Parts: sequence; structure tokens; C-alpha cells
Amino acid sequence: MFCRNSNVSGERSPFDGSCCSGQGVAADSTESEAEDVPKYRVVLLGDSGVGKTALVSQFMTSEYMNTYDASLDDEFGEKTVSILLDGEESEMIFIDHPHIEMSLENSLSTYEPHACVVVYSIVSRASFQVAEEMLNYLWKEHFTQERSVIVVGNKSDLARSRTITANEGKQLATSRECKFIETSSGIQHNVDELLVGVLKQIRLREMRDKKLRRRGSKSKMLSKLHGSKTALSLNLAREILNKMCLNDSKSKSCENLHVL
Ligand SMILES: Nc1nc2c(ncn2[C@@H]2O[C@H](COP(=O)(O)OP(=O)(O)O)[C@@H](O)[C@H]2O)c(=O)[nH]1
Ligand SMILES: [Mg+2]
Repeated sequence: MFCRNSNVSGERSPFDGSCCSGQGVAADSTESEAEDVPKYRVVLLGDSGVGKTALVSQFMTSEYMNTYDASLDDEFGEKTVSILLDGEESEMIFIDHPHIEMSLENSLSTYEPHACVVVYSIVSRASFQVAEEMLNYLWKEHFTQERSVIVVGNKSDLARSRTITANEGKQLATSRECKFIETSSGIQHNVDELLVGVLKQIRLREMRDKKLRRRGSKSKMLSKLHGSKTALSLNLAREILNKMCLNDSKSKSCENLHVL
């Protein structure tokens, strides 16, 4: 339903000059290319007034946006934008409902988002507490472990009224295995970095999950070969693998949105 093919510049077909640009498949490939573009749902969360809507509006002006390829569906609080990053196109659907309109539980079950962006304002302790409660919920529901969650301290331009230090934000994010970034939609600070970071996190996680699944099915094949006692060692191997990934990610900075 979000399919559009309005890349009017027509400059960057990934098949240009490759063996796949043969005329015989041209008509079909346009259609399948459009269908092949992955679509990711991102839910914006956080107290009222922290700047969620302002951030999403800024995303629409990003230099990473595929020109003229954005759709606004304000009635449902959804904005779709096509992003070109590392030569790959992805469609991102930002879901931004007013805080009081939809519960977090409802948002998760309705949209099954690929990522959540939890925003607080660095000048509002109350909004930080709301963010903390939301992160606790996401943690309890295993969302932070299974999907991407980015904690955002917005309004960083209001430095003199700051009540939440960057360290507090980082600590909150790290304790819940999330990424962290401070932004200002007012002066466009780190807004593009956030947009790209969210997409990067989703892609990295997808790649990791694929790898783990592949390894899992390999181990399954091996376990068939080696008989039933391998079931235990398969589980053990999976656990070790998971721990390795988690340790790996913990040792890296929560502020680097380009690694898991
Ligand atoms: N100074 C400053 N004001 C901001 C920033 N982002 C949003 N605002 C203002 O904060 C208010 C609430 O923003 P809005 O996007 O509607 O918040 P939402 O309720 O979370 O969607 C508006 O008056 C915005 O202009 C920011 O980065 N810096
Ligand atoms: Mg809003």
C-alpha cells in the first residue's frame, strides 16, 4: 500500500550498466524493484512536547531522502520517506501519534515496528521519566533485545536550561541496551545522523538475525547427523553466540549508531 515509484531523477538504478539491465526484463524489473524496496516501520515515543513531530518533519528535508519521494498521512500520524543510504534504498514509515492518543502496548501490537525512537527533552525531567518508564516496558517485553531502540535527548540547543546531562541519557540507554543521541530539531543538530542511524540499526540487526538463523539451521543439520545428544550442545552454542554478540555490542559505544 506504500508502494510508489516516483524517483523522478532516475539517476541511480542499481542495475545500470550491469548484466541485469537487459531490455528483455525492463518492464518487469521496474515493478519488482519497487516491490523489493524494504519497508521499515519506526514508532516515535515520548512525552508530549518533547519534539517528536518536529523531528519527523525535519526527516522529510533530509539530504538522504530520495527526491520527491515522501508521503504524508497526517490523519493517521504516518509519514513515509524513501531513503538512499550506502547505495541501497529503503522506505521508512514514521508513526507519530500524540502521546495520550495511543498506549505503548497498543502501538507495538498495531504496528509491529522494526524500531522505536524514544524521545525526551533535555530540559524536562518529567519527560526523561516518561522515557525511562517506556524503556522499562520495552525491556520487559524483550523489545529492546530483539529490535532497535534509540534514545533521543532532544532540544540540545536549549543548553542553558538543560536539566538532563548527556551522561544520564547515555546511562539510561546503555542500561537497556539501546543507542543514544542528542538532537535539536530547532537548529537541525544531529537530525540526519538520527535518521541514518535508525536505518543503519535496523539493517544491521536484520543482517545479524539472518546470520544467526543461517548458523542455527546449519547446527540443526549437524545435530541430525550426530544424533539427539547434540540438542543440548546446539542450545549451548546458540547461547554462547548470543552472548558474544551482546558483549560485542556492549563494549562499543552506545553513541555509535553505525554498529550494533
Ligand atoms: N528549542 C527547541 N524547541 C523544540 C525543538 N524541537 C521541538 N521544539 C518545540 O517544542 C514544541 C513541541 O514540539 P512537537 O514536535 O510538537 O512535540 P511532540 O508533542 O513531541 O510532537 C514545539 O513548540 C516545537 O517548536 C528543539 O530541538 N529545540
Ligand atoms: Mg506531536
